[in-house]
Amino acid sequence: MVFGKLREGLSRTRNRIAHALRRLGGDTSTAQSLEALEEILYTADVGPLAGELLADAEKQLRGGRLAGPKELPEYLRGRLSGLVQGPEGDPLPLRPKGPTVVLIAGVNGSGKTTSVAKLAAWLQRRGNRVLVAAGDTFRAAAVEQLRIWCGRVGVDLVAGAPGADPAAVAHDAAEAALRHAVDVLLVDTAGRLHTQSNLMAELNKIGRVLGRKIEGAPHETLLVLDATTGQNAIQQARRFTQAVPVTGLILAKLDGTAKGGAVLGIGSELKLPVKFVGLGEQLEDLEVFHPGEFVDALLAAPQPA
Ligand SMILES: Nc1nc2c(ncn2[C@@H]2O[C@H](COP(=O)(O)OP(=O)(O)OP(=O)(O)O)[C@@H](O)[C@H]2O)c(=O)[nH]1
Ligand SMILES: [Mg+2]
Repeated sequence: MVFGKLREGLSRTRNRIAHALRRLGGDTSTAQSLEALEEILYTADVGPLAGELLADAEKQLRGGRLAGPKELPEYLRGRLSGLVQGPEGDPLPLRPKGPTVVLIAGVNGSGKTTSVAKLAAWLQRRGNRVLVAAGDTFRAAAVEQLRIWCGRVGVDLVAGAPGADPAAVAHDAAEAALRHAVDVLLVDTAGRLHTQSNLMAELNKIGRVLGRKIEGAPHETLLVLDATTGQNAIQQARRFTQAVPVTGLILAKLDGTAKGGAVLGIGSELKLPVKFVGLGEQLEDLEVFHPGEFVDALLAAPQPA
């Protein structure tokens, strides 16, 4: 069950806050409840927002807009799901005509290549024709890794010789996408170059080359963030969003982290929709992000083992 995977992935975060959550819903004083709320927010690594949320809750209680501490769990649920934006409809809307180009960016090791493979599988499942471009020519093994994934998914890959100019690969991939009339071209990119400014310049160059071949491309630039890095991911994201027009986030490695709440902090801080979450290393471990479902999974009562 799809919902099951999200719950399972968030189990460490949920278990850490479960105790405080019980106190929050229990028969406690306002002060104790606020303390429990604070514990939940900090444990889940919601980030700087925690203070704000807490102050708001206190104000609501004092002003009588919340009848009592018993209403705090519902208040928390509402506030948390309002913090972060989901894709609101189709996370990857396709152009009516011509290939939709999706550029995948992020620091090294964040989960880009795996996310490209998962996205290819996801698109294929919904009946789209997909082509993948190996835009990471910096790391020798990168193309091979992507080739194996594409073989598993059953999609074609456009790659250059080792050390090739990634913009040239993007150029060839765009031409192939047009020639084969695919629905989506997914472009993997390098996470590390000699310098940070090289990386951003290269991403921009890839984008320009794609745009010269296919109108409006890249239509989406998705930034892949490693959810286990919690608040650090925000710093990374800031650097990328300053350099390239990021249209949405993929939060990878949400499974197994105890910092699941960071998603909310990241999403609301960056004012970018979280389009997908990565919940494992397999092809099917990618889900469309829905704020309400996410918060429900985060705050759900622990399931009997
Ligand atoms: N548990 C878990 N592991 C993941 C997830 N996504 C990626 N990984 C793992 O994270 C590691 C790095 O993933 P890659 O997809 O190679 O990351 P990358 O951003 O392409 O890395 P570079 O190409 O080196 O920049 C691999 O071991 C993946 O299996 C996820 O959602 N959950
Ligand atoms: Mg990679």
